[in-house]
Formats: sequence, C-alpha cells, structure tokens
Amino acid sequence: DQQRADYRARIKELLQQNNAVLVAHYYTDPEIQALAEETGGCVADSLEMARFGRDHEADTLIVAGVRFMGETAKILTPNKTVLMPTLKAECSLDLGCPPEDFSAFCDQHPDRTVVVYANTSAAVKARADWVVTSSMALELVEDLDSKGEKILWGPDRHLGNYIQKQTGADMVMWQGACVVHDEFKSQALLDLKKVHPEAAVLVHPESPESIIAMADAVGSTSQLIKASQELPNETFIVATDRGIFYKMQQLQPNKTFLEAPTAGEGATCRSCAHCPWMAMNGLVAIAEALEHGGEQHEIHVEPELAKQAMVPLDKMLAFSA
Ligand code: CIZ
Ligand code: SF4
Repeated sequence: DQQRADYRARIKELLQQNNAVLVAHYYTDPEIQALAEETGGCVADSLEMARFGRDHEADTLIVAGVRFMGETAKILTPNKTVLMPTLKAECSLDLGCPPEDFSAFCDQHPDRTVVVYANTSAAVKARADWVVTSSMALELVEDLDSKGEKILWGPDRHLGNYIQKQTGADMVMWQGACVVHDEFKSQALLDLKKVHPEAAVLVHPESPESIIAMADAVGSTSQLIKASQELPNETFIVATDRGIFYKMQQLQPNKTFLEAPTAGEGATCRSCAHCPWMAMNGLVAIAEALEHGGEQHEIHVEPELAKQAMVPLDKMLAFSA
C-alpha cells in the first residue's frame, strides 16, 4: 500500500544520504530482502553477509538479521558504523549459551579444539579456536578430525550431532537449539510426504535428527537454495525458516515450495517456521535506524573483546574463501 511504498522510498533516500548499504538475511521478510536487492545491498546467509559487509565500501552497514550478525559485522569492520533495525533481535542459540557457562565448559575440556557456530555472542567467539557457519562446518570438522583433533562444539546440538555422525569426529556438545528448527515434527512430515510423494525434502541441520533422516538434501540456507535449483523435483518440502521461500521462488518461479510442518494437527508451536527475531526487521525499524542511529540501533563491541573474536572469525573467512 501507499504507506509501505513511502517507507521504501524514504529508506532508499536515507541509504544514499548516509552512504549506507542494507545487508539482509534469507530469513527476513520478503519485502526486506527485495529492498536489499533493489538498493544494491545483499541477501545472504550469515557467512556471505559477513564477507559482503567486510568488503563493501559503504561507511555504514545496516544489518537486517539478528544481533550476532550485527556484532560480526562490527568486529570485522570496526571503522564502519553498524546499525540494526532493532538490537532486540536475539537468537535462541546465542541466548542459550552464556559466555561464563560456556567458558567453564571449555575449561573442563582443555584438550579439545573449541568450535562455535556463528550464532553466538562476541564473548563466546572470543573463547573459541574456530567460528563456523552451517555452510562450512562439516568441512572444517572433517579437516580438524583428520589432524587428530578432538572437538568441543557449541551451541546447536542438532547441527553438532549431524556433523558428528557425518564425520565420526570425537565431539562433546553444548546442548543448545534453535526455536524455529527444533519445532519441525517428523510424524507430521511423514503425513505431508504421503500427500506429496513426488516432493523432495530440504532440511537445515539445526533440525532434529528425525527430520534430517527424511531429507533428500541437508545443508545451510545457501546450500538448500542450490538444491532447490539442481534437484529435478517440481515440489519441495522445506524444513527451515520460511523467509527462504522468497529466494527459492525467485530462482525457480515454476516450482512449488511447501513449509515442513511444525506441529501435528490442532497442536500449537512457539515459532511456526519463522524466527520471531528475524521478523522484527521491518520497514519502519529500518527507516528509524537510518534516521536516528544511536543507542537503540548502533552496534558496539568492546574493542578488546572484538580483537579476540576477530581471530577465529578471520580463520573462518579464510577457510571458506
Ligand atoms: O539459522 C540461522 O540463523 C542461520 C541458518 C544462519 C546462517 O545464515 O548461517
Ligand atoms: Fe537463531 Fe533460529 Fe532465529 Fe536463526 S532461526 S536466528 S538460529 S533463533
């Protein structure tokens, strides 16, 4: 409607005035992803968001995603202003992995290489030997395992279990989970598969093992998008945040994409295939961030912490280059 169009126009103007660029995650709402594309920004997974932000010439990055993505951008480019539509956009993996507790867990296993998922606070990253995203975690753990290293993994237990099974690596696991992926239900998925026997099932490995077991392809957001292009199927059942449908449908307009079920019939779920924190990244909040910046929107990372967290982040970007 007219009001939304006005906001979009206003944001375009503000991006130019501030020499700012919009960096959006695949899980944000379609209208935000479209805006990022129209304005020369990027729509990506957390790895590519980090790389894009680091390499872009803009003075200001506006990161539409969740807090750890803004923090990562700030750590990698301390001289840029990093704004977020809201600093309240958290992540259950980050929230479920407090730095002091995680550090104590690491202290109990001094002989292990600490590998943490990007979905963590700067302080947890600072304690890690490696930071990974789901698009390169498997490869890295394979590499570490081949060198005889034992691993301490955090915080997502489903992703950790999946990698452990695939690689046979020696891993101890922090027991975190994503509120979105943890909700996919295997019986309901079986039922849906019966209705669509021709459909391929695409699964993000933050999902429970029983869901991964039914997958035709398992992978990160970018890998699932690729699978949706490469597999010959016309229909796909997708077990990840429904924000990803924007890109899948754009690349394959003639294919059909269905949400994997988050509950059986009549049941309720907390976050039905859409991350409540990703959903906070709306047009109004983006315009506000660009207009006012400041305490409500600007990301700061304590410099000493940033320096420590930068080490494993740089290793991640170099490993996956
Ligand atoms: O679940 C997430 O938050 C994901 C998939 C992040 C990312 O892009 O790696
Ligand atoms: Fe975190 Fe899950 Fe939301 Fe991703 S989808 S930001 S892992 S809560």
